[in-house]
Amino acid sequence: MQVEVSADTSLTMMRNLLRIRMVEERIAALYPEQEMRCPTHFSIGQEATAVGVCAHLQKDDLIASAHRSHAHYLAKGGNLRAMLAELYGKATGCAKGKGGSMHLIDLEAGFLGAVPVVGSTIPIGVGVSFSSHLRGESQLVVIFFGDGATETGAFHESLNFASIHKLPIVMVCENNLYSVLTPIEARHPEGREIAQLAEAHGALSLQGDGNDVETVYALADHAIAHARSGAGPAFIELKTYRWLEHCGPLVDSNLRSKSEMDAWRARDPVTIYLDRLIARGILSDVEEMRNEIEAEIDAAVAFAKESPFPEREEMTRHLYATAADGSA
Ligand SMILES: Cc1ncc(C[n+]2csc(CCOP(=O)(O)OP(=O)(O)O)c2C)c(N)n1
Repeated sequence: MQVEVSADTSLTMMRNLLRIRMVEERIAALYPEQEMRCPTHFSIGQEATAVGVCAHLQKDDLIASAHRSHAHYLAKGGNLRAMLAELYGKATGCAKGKGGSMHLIDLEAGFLGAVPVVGSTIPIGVGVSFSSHLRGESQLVVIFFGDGATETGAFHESLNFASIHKLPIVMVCENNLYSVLTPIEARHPEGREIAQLAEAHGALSLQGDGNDVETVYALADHAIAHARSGAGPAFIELKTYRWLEHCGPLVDSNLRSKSEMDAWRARDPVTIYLDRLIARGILSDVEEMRNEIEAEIDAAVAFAKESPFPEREEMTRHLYATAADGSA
């Protein structure tokens, strides 16, 4: 499935791919300093899924993510400075320094949030969509999650509910073939595709190459048009691969096969698109783009490092709990 991509959109997607890659490479380089004290899951190798889908979204469209959230946050227009400050636990972070990498949130950017309990943002996204539907607003909600999340009850219940109510939701499953270190063959029956699960729940179900940003863009175009038309939810399964360990900046080359890792690295979503745009004559000077991004990252890192930690009183602010006597 392909759709025409304008030169402007191509360049925007290229820039976003490169920017997300460079931001995460910088986080990986700085992580050993131990100033970022939160567990951090990298999307290096998986950037095209976030970029190809979010290229269609407006500021007031909403997305939800999970523990592997940086690419989604940046592709949706989240603030790089606020994201890095959050990783450093600073008061200027997008969650006021109290969440870290796995709890990004930015309602200004239409980023509903990231929650590391696997599958948990799926019903949150569906609930937000349902409330919008009840208000007659029908705001688009896109929910990103991994293949592991399709093994939760929350996924099935949420998609079933979304189908019954014909909610304008697009679920994007980034199938990177692993849940931590357990490969998909050990978790799913042979010959049954994840996309078939969504079809069984009555969603429009699509599947494709998650490392080709234009394929993602085309699938998302179809899925979003379906969801916005009132026909109900759509689901996209995108095959991709994370290059780094499940959590952290290292490469787990002793735990996954070298041939498998090499094969996926040879299908680098950033290089694939760069080569294509150069061949089409749309991009000539990637160094200029790279330098601009580098300068932006330098400034954002400096901002994050120089920002203050939250005040002590912040510790209990924005916390909601029910006391033993039932009061909130
Ligand atoms: C309910 C729950 N069970 C287990 C975990 C531990 N856990 C964290 S990430 C993860 C793997 C999730 O895999 P997937 O959804 O495919 O996302 P990926 O890490 O591949 O992006 C697991 C099992 C958890 N966080 N929440």
